[in-house]
Formats: sequence, C-alpha cells, structure tokens
Amino acid sequence: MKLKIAIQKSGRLQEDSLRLLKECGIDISNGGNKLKTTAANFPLEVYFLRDDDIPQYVEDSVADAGIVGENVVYEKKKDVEVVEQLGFGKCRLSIAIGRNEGYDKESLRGKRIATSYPVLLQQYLDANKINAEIHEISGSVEIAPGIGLAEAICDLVSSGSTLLTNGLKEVETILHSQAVLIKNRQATTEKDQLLQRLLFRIRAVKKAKNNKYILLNAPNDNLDKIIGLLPGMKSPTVLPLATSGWSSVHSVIDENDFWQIIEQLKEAGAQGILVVPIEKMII
Ligand code: PRT
Ligand code: ZN
Repeated sequence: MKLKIAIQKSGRLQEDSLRLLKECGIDISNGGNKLKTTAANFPLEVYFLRDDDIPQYVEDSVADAGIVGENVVYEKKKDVEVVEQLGFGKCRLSIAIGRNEGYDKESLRGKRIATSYPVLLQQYLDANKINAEIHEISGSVEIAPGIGLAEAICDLVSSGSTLLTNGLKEVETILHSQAVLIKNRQATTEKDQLLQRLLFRIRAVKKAKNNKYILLNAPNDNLDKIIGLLPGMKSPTVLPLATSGWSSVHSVIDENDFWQIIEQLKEAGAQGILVVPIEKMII
C-alpha cells in the first residue's frame, strides 16, 4: 500500500514541493511530463496535477494528501484537512486600486472588483458589509482596471512588482497564504500512519531550516556568560581546547536570533565563531 500525494505539475509550487520530498529523503525522479511517479525508498506515489484540482482530488480520495497554496484550499472550499504549513509559496491575497486614487474602505462600495478568487473576496466583502460587484476572470487580473473592466482588483501579491508595473497599489490584504500539506478526512489508519511518517520527516526538515549549529571558542573566564547566551537543545556542549584557559562551545540557535546573539557573543569574548546549516533536526 502506498500513500498518494498530489503536487503541482508545473508552476510556482512544483520545485519547492519536490525539493521538500527530496529533503525528507524520498527519492523520486520527476520523469518529465508524467502524470504520476513512485518513490523508490518510501511507500509514496506522487501525482502531478494542476494546483486548482488538488483539493478536489484529495476530498474525493483520488489522492490521500496534497501540497497546495492555502489560497486555493480556502477558495475551493473542499472538505479537506490542513495538516501543516510548509513555509514556501508565501503570498497574500490583496485588493488593489489605481495608484493615484484616494482610499478608504467605504470607497470600495459599488465598485467592480476583478478577481480569480470570488469566494474569498465575497467573504471579505460580507464580513465588512461592503456591497461591491465581483467580476470573475481567470487570469491577468492586474490589467482589468487599465482596460476599463473594473475599478479594483483582488489578486495574489508577493513582491508587489506586478501591481507596480500596472499602476496599481495594494489597499487591503484579505488573506496571508503559503503552501500547506492537506489530507483526506476519511483516510484509513494505515494511510494515516504513512502520512504521520511523512509528516515527522517534514517537521524535522522544517525545524532544521529554522536553526543553525554554532561552534565557538570561549575564554574560560567568560564561559558562564557565553553559555547563558546559548540555550541549545538541552544545554551547550563544552569541550576543553588544547590551549589552556579556553573551551570550545557547541550549540543550536534559532535563525531569527542569530545576529543579535552573535553580537553579544563577540562582546563576551567569543572567537572563531562558526555557524553551519543543519540538515535534519529531531527533538
Ligand atoms: O497550472 P496551475 O493551475 O497549476 O498553476 P497556476 O498558474 O494556477 O498557479 P501558479 O503556479 O502561478 O501559483 C501556484 C501557487 O503559488 C498559488 O496558488 C499561490 O499559492 C502561490 N504563489 C505565491 C503565487 C504567487 N506567490 C504569486 N506571486 N501565485 C501567483 N502569483 C502571481 C500573482 O497572481 C500575480 O500575477 O504573481 C503575480 C504577482 O507577483 P509579484 O511578485 O509581482 O507581486
Ligand atoms: Zn492554478
């Protein structure tokens, strides 16, 4: 028995989805244009599909799990369970208007808003008691105001450069999105166990990405202070250096605290600081 997982066939999420599986130690050769492939060293079958179709396939048990943007999951309103945020494919669903127009929420009333996300937009408008006309289009939403199709748009934004080049500005963010792992709600126990095995690996990879392994030389006089700056998984490892009066200290630090801690460590007399990536982290 194999766990069937659906990922995007081509597009923005495909590369990161394949990379994640690879980092989980799962060996799959994409096989070019294939619809599906089987992993060599894990009971996994990978289906390559359009992202829009993935929630439906997972709801219908054609696939047991899938990797897709939250924006698609919530727009499609399929009955699937979101299991884990995966940290890539980050974007936001935002309303934008002409760069030179004044704005307050009231000004959206009665406007035509072009979007490929009618469900999410309608939810937002209802929640804010705004009566506006939704114009559903399937692509190139950002050109709608320029050709007189709408006065505003609601579309995905990541860098913001598409809005900028089309003379638009972002005025409301209605959803923050990233790629997520979804699963079928009626999965059998056996399928669920496989999914848990996969999830265990995904979490170890994610955890490792957020942390760094740090090694440094510390003068023994300041050892307590330096150790105090390094929480570590349990506590830092301390080994004597060949040079007397010095120790080598090893620990794990959060990527986000990184620069601040490094500065404090230097102030405390730490030398030869090495920070190295961690491949997997199981705690
Ligand atoms: O063929 P298929 O249907 O599978 O792919 P698709 O064309 O529908 O989707 P694709 O590959 O474009 O995007 C897949 C997923 O990536 C989306 O559902 C989001 O979850 C995520 N994602 C992340 C994005 C973006 N960032 C993004 N910037 N999807 C689309 N965009 C588009 C946006 O629509 C706009 O046209 O990029 C443009 C804006 O980008 P910036 O950087 O100029 O702001
Ligand atoms: Zn799509």
